[in-house]
Amino acid sequence: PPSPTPRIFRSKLPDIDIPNHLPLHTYCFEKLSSVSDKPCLIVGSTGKSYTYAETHLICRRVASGLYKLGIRKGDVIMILLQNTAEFVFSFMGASMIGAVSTTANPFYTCQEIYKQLKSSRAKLIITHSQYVEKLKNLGEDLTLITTDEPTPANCLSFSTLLTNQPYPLQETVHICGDDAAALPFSSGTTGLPKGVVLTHKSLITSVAQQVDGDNPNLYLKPNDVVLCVLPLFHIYSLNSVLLNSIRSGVTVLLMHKFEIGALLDLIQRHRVTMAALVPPLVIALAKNPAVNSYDLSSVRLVLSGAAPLGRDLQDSLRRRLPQAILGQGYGMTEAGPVLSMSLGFAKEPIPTKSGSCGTVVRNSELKVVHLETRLSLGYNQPGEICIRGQQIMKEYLNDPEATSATIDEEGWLHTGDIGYVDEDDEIFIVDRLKEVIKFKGFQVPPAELEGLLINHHSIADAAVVPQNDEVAGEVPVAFVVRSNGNDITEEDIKEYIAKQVVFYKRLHKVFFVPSIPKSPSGKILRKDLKAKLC
Ligand code: AYL
Repeated sequence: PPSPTPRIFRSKLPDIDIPNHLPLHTYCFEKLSSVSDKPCLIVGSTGKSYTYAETHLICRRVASGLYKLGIRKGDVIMILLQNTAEFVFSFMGASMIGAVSTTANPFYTCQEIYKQLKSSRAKLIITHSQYVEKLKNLGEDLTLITTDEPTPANCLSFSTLLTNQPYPLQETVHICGDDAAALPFSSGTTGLPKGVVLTHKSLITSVAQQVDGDNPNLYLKPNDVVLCVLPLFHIYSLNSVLLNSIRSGVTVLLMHKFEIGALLDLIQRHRVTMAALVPPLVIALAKNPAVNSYDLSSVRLVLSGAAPLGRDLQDSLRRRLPQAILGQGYGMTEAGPVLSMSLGFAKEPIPTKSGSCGTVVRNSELKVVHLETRLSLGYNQPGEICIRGQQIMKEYLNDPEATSATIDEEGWLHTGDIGYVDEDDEIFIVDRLKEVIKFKGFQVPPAELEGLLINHHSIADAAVVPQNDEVAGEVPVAFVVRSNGNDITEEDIKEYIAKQVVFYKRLHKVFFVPSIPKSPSGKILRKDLKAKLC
C-alpha cells in the first residue's frame, strides 16, 4: 500500500561534490591543460579534426565575436545547425559571455522556427546557407550568420565571429550557477512547446552525475572516441554526448546526418568506442545486413535513450556486438535531462537487465507516486516517476503556470512517465501519462497539430494521438470532425499539415469521426481514441 512517508530511491553510487558554482564552459574544459593536444572534435564527412587547445581557442574567439555583435549576458542566440564543429564553437562561445543557446531543428519549417524565435526572443541565428531562404522574412533586426561559403546576401559569415582577441574580454562577464545556459524547447506533459531554462548549474550537475567521481556512472576512458550522430540540437546528444565527452577529455566524432553505410564506415575508420543511439538506430545496427561487412569490434559501450527500447531488440543487438555493454539512459528535457543511466557503464560496472533504464543518477532523489492518491510507492509498483535534484530545469521560460504544474512546492519534477523500480533499484518505464508522441525519439506535441487542424475552415474539431509503429516507435494519427457539409479528404488534411511542420510531425492517418470524446471539463479523452486504434 502507498506509504505516507515518501519512499525515495537513490543511486547505488555515493553522492559526490559537484562544482556547480562554475560556469558550464569552465567546468567542461577544466582539465584542458592535460588534454590540449588530443583531438576534441573530428568532422566525420571531411576528417578534419580540432585538438582540445584549438577547440577551446575557437570557442573563445567566437565568444568575443558574439560580444562584438552586441550579444550580452542573458541574450539568446538560436543555433540552427546540423552536427558540425561550428555548433560546438557557437554553444560554448555563447556560454562564455553568459549568452543562452536555443537549439532548433534546421529541418523545421519557417513557421516552426518563427514560433521558437519569438518565444525565446533570440537576437541572432547561426545556420547553414541552405536554410537562409526560409529565414528571410523573420524580422528586420535579426542577424543571420552562416557557416559555409559563399555567404548568402544579408548574412554574415561565421568567420566574422572569429575575432583575433579571444575571450576573456576587457569587460568581465560574471556568470552564476543560476544563469541560463541552454534553452531547448519541449512540450513537457501537456500543450505546446515551451522554452526549458537549463542553467549552468543544472547542466554541470547532470554531466557530473554521469561522468564524474571515482566511480563514474558512465565511465569514459582517455582514448574513447564517441559517436555523435544524434542531433546536437536535441538535449540528449548535447548533454550525454558533447558535454560528457568534453568534460572527460575524449574525442567526439561528428556526423551531420544518419546514413547507415557512412555510419558503419566511420565507426570502423575512427575505431569508435561509444555510440549514443535512439531505438530506431539500434534497429538499424541490429538488423541491417551491411553491419556484417564492417569491423565494429572497437565499440565497447552503446547507450540508447529518448524512447523505449524493447528487451528483444536489446538482445538482438547484443548478439551483433557481443563485446559491447548495452544499456539505456532515461531522460527528459526538463529533468536536466538525465534521470537514470545503466550502471553497466560505470567504472566498476554493475550488470543491468535488458529493458531497464538503469538506476537513478547520483546526487538525486527519485520517487514513484500513485496516480490518484499521489502517495509514493515501493518496489515493483508502477506510478508516475518524479525526480528531485540540482540538475532539473529552473523553469519554463515566461510560463510560471506550466512551471508550477510540473515542479511542485517540494521541488519534485513530475515526468508524466509511468514506471516502476524493481528490487535491484532498476527503473522500468511502462507507459506515458503525458500527451507527447515520440517519433524516433523526437517530440510531436499533439496540441500543436490539433491547433493547426482546428484552424482549417473545413474542420470542426480534431484530436491527435500516437499509433504504435515498428520502426519509429510511434507516429501521429488524427481523429477529425468535418465541419457541416464538407468533403475534405484524408489526403487534403495530410497535405495541409505536411506543408506546415517538420517531417516527423506529419500525420500518418486521418480518421473521420462524428465527435471527439471529451471529459466534462473539455479534455480530450486520448485513451478512448488510442483504444480505437487497436
Ligand atoms: P525529451 N525509455 C523510455 N522512454 C524514454 C526514455 C527511455 N530510455 N528516455 C526518454 N524517454 C521518453 O524531453 C520519456 O517519455 O527528452 C521522457 O519523459 O525529448 C521523454 O522521452 C522525454 O523526451 C540521455 C538519455 C537524455 C535520454 C535523454 C532523453 C532526452 C529526451 C539523455 O542520456
